[in-house]
Amino acid sequence: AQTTQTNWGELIRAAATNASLKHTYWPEIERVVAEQIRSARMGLGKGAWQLFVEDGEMKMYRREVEEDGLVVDPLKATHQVKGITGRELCHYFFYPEYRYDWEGTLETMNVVDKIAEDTIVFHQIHKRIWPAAQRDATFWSHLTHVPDEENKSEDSPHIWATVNSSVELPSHPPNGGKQVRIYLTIILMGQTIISPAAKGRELKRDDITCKITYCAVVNPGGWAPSSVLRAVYKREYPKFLKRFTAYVIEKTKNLPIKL
Ligand code: 16C
Repeated sequence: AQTTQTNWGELIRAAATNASLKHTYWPEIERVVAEQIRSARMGLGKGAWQLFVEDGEMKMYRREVEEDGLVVDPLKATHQVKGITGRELCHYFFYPEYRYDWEGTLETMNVVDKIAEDTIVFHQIHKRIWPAAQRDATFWSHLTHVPDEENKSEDSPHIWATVNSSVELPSHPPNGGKQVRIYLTIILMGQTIISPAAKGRELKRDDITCKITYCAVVNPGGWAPSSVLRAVYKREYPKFLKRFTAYVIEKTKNLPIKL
């Protein structure tokens, strides 16, 4: 019940840089990010989610949805990883300098506009899957953090999130090249849980667990066989979440903990 009362917009604004707040995209960023955080935190309560991947702590659920004959199945995934924080998780997901290290579907990535330290606009071309046409995407990405409603004490770490959402760019019109434009709305969210045993002493990586929620809706933009689409995401989403979290663990293991 608390979640419905929370003014996410206000919390997101409080975390944002001035450059982001002043940008023409801001009202849309605030609306989409608030909506994504709200639905990521809602758990599996609403909608008929079916479990389609279970691998240790990682669980992936989908809803089968088609729009104009195209598969747009929403995905909701949860995972738990020891040794990293929500802030570290979202840092490596957001900043472009790491993307080629972990993004297995990428052909090219370009930063179209660095609006601010917490908002970047991207153009990405993804690998082609036979027999479908190659896809590309243009989207803004916003990095934010909000207080953790479940752990209200003053020094409890914030929940961090990166939201990616498609945007039209006059410089990169859809279907202008040989790719078909895909449309995406994605959130990666991380909540840091600190073991009570760590109280009163220096925090070690063993004391922290990151509870991860990843939600994605990808519209393929143009024709692709349903069976191919479902087979591709069934393989690619788990591959991504496993590979990406392993990458963040590896990158941070000898660094000071960033809460
Ligand atoms: O969230 C993820 N990555 C972010 C940073 O890149 C960002 C991008 C999301 C784009 C995801 C769609 C890419 C689909 C392109 C085609 C796949 C090629 C596979 C090649 C394999 C060698 O938010 C992590 C994304 C994790 C992967 C998601 C895969 C979802 C597939 C959905 C179907 C897309 C249509 C494909 C048309 C044939």
